[in-house]
Amino acid sequence: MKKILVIGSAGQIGSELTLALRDIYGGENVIAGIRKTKPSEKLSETGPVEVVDALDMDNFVSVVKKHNVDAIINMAAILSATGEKNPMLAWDVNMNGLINVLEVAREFEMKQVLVPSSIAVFGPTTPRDNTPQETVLKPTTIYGVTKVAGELLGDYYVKRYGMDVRGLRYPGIISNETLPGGGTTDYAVAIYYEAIKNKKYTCFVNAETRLPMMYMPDCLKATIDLMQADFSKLRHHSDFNVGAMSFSVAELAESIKKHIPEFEIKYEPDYRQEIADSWPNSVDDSAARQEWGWEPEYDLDAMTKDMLEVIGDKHKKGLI
Ligand code: AKB
Repeated sequence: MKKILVIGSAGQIGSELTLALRDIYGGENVIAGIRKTKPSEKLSETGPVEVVDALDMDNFVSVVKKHNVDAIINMAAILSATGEKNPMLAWDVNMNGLINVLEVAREFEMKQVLVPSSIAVFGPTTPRDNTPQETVLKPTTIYGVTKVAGELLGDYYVKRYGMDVRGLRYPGIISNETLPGGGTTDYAVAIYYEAIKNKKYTCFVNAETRLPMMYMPDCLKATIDLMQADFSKLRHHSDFNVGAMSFSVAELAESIKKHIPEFEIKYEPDYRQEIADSWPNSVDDSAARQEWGWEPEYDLDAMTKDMLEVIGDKHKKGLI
């Protein structure tokens, strides 16, 4: 792989993944694709940045040609909560964007495409605990519908065109560099910022809500490990379950209270409760472990310690 284009480089995962890939492959070999958001200094100082809209083929193809791109990571997506507010937008960005990525990759004979999926592929009729790799995929959000279709499309391009397409079902991702936007699992990030800034948080899902989650260092590791895995050893391609930890909001609040005893949490569930209730408590990721050696590092308390240190430091410096 020589030239990787990361579409959605200003987003929660894209921003950190682009920098991690630049450390491995060299800054000039990883092109940050952004849309409207101004790139961070870190992003613009460490390698090329291009405005890329996967829905605008002329623009997309011109960037691919300009940089001789031979691998694409498509991190651009409308997430679950925003998707329910605007289903057509979610369909357009998540499906039309994806098919354009796959078609451009096919036309330019790219070496690899990474198309992220999500625990949102599951729905209320899926087994909730230790959700199997192969199971019922009947999501009730438009985001989930696009992610199921995305997995199927990815696998179709592998079978039909012999392309190298890979993807993981990300759980809720918790990080301290770029805020997530429009997801149901965003509470698990916001709670840390509010704990540091105001010592209290009002959560939009109830105390018992339990979801699979992952800290950003593990998310980067999972993504890069899958990208670097030997393709011939993969039995699955676009749909790997990846687990790391699973906790309720009450357990998350307790973990924070170990460091900030005066922290208070209130619950005011809104429409996102139903979305969270339709997703698994935990996932079985044995296929990822067997096929490419997936192993997470962070548990809840290790993540909380790190999150509070980093965000606390930013707060002291007046950055948040
Ligand atoms: C969301 O909450 O929509 C995302 C996801 C789990 O894919 N974070």
